[in-house]
Amino acid sequence: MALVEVKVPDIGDFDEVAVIELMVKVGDTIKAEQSLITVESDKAAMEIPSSTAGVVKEMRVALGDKVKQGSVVLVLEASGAAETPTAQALSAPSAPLAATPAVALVQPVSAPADVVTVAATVAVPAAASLSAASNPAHNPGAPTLGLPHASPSVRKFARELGVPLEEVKGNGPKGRISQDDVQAFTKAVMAGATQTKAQAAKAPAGGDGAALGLIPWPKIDFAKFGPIERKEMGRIKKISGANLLRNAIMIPAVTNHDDADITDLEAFRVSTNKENEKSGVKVTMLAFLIKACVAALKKYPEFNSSLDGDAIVYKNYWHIGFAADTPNGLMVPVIKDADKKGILQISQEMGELAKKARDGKLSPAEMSGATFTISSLGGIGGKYFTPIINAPEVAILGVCKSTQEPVWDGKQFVPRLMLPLSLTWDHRVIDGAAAARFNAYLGQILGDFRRVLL
Ligand code: CAO
Repeated sequence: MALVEVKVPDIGDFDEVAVIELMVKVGDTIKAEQSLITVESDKAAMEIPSSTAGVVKEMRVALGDKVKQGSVVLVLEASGAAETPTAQALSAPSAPLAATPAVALVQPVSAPADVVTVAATVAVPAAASLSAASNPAHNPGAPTLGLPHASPSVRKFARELGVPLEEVKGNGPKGRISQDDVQAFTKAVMAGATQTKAQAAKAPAGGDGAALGLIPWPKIDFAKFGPIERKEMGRIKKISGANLLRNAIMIPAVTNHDDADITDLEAFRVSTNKENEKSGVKVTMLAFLIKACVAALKKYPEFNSSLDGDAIVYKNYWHIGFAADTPNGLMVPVIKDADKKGILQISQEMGELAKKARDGKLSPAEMSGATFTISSLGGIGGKYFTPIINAPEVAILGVCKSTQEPVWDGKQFVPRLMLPLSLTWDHRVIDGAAAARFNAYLGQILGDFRRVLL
């Protein structure tokens, strides 16, 4: 087997270019036309391929080295006969993202007299475009031999945006990063679908606890104990998970539990639905809860506020979010201006928004602007729970399933339909006494809805 030196070919106008990527290492078996290194000038990046198959015996360049035409890239033990000796000069690409043809010169070491030059042109196709939603561009754990594989113009583009190129997943040939990849990564970060390593280190939501000084998350090989199935989390779960973790950690939250007597309200709701059977709109308990919460929020405006630095922003609008369980995960559509709407309209809107949520058709506008949120598990069951505040809101009401309970009326126990309420509030903005008053007032309204008129 002949040993051959693979040399840098004619690289056109460039005297010296930097080696920015080593794509092979000693011991690798190289196929014909496989790229060996990437070199970069101030205008273009080029791959230097070999047209001869063989095994790499020695690397003669390292990352950061400057090379020029004739520099030996590596020594190869050729596994086949050298190909037709033709030389081809390398021309720099005319556009930054255009194909980058490159050639390598292969020279047998053992027989200098038989110097051959072998042409091997590799055309790198223009980068594929990428949608952030369909193919997340984040690639934090990708192994890199050196610098990320991208052209100078893409590097410049990433630098200008402050994008850490080493975290971007390249979708071009051999993982080459294109401008589209950088844009997709940026979009994904802006949409909250992913985080850069720097963000993850700063934000507890994305870290494994190290940023909080906690011991690392346990890494366990569950398969050691029994059969397992691993499934990646969906996009919505990932986004809501990061938000929930931030909100759970950053908000000093307290939950007050209480019960509301909804015996009369439920009877009214059932009779209203009987009367309106033909209208197609079903009046829900949640619609009454939304209306009752608006009344309580008006009476206790700090519950309808947000923290902004050292200031509390009181909102003079009442947009109520409600948690909806969907096949893709938790979503929170918002009933806008709930104070201006009647129970029938709220019920109808809620039905439409809940359907859209389940069908994955909610628009961002339909999920934004909430000033307070209700999470109702009433249709499912349970007694009380501790909902997590949906920042930047400062409170959330959790509702569970109403049950008939014996209630003392002063003379005897009577059966009453009791609704369990769980109010979680931000202790930076709200005091415990205010929370107890809020719940008590809510209970009074739900017990006798005429109080809303007072
Ligand atoms: N007590 C007893 N019964 C209740 C009730 C309550 N508090 N609330 C609703 N119900 C009844 C309804 O009357 C209905 O009964 P009928 O079919 O006999 O009329 C049944 O439960 C189903 O109601 P529903 O859940 O379909 O409707 P809803 O208006 O109460 O809720 C929605 C709509 C979108 C909030 C709900 O479907 C949902 O997704 N809930 C889950 C929310 C969630 O996941 N929260 C947790 C967030 S934290 O992870």
